[in-house]
Amino acid sequence: LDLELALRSALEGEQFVLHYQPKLELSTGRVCGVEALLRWHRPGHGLVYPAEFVPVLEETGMVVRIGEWIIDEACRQIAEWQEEGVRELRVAVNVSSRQFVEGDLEGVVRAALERHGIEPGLLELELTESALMTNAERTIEVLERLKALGIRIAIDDFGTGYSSLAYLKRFPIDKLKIDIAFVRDIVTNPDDAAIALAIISMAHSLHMQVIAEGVETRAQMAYLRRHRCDEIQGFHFSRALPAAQLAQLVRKNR
Ligand code: G
Ligand code: G
Ligand code: MN
Ligand code: NA
Repeated sequence: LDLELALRSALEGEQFVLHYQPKLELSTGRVCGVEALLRWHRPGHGLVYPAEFVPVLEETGMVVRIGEWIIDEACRQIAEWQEEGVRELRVAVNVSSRQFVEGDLEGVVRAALERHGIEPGLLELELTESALMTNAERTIEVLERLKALGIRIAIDDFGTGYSSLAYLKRFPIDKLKIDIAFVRDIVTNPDDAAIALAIISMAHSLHMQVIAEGVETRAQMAYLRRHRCDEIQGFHFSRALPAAQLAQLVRKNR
């Protein structure tokens, strides 16, 4: 309950901040984008990670309003990096299931794109299979309206939820993110490798891109590059960083 009360004043108190984890394009070794990850500067507690509070945001429905702030803040950051002359980076934002199902996502995204005057293609939304499958027919409509704005759509944690392959074909999806569960032992476990390779192959057949998350070793990265995965994200290259540090990293990156 303390946690809930503290969260209720966190937005007005400007205690939330986004950190950014770079995504690496395997064919070039370049940083091609980032994932925005929410952090909370909770007074007296230091920096708090989402695992400790996102479930409460979900249960209470606060995630809808905070999710609006996250989309706006990501767009503000895109505009700021552009003004600072940082190379163009696509920013991916996590959208919670409840925000996708209950919120006016199209309205929120449209307002943020207009307010900050950014190119829509620089914004990507990461949605989970459970969010997409809650009401699959509505999902098609919502995704088509979002796509009409020019933004990109990715399915997060792919392989851990249930996506009907029939719907996967009908959803206008740009990218699949292979869940860390299949990446962790990809080099040593033939079953995990088989699943990851099947996802890569299916994504490409459906004209989607594919990214592997949770890449922690050079061997995992080499394996994924050899098997034509498009991008990786993970501690092997970098953790999520505050915006200024991320910009520095991108300037040093080729
Ligand atoms: O940031 P971490 O590195 O600890 O993220 C943990 C989990 O919290 C992830 O599964 C991620 O999807 C979720 N998460 C992180 N940032 C956000 C956010 O901005 N919005 C939502 N809905 N979930 C987030
Ligand atoms: O669920 P989602 O993919 O949105 O959240 C990303 C989460 O994965 C964050 O908590 C982030 O800190 C974490 N993460 C990112 N890279 C790695 C990694 O290489 N290893 C592990 N174990 N977690 C990672
Ligand atoms: Mn994500
Ligand atoms: Na994920």
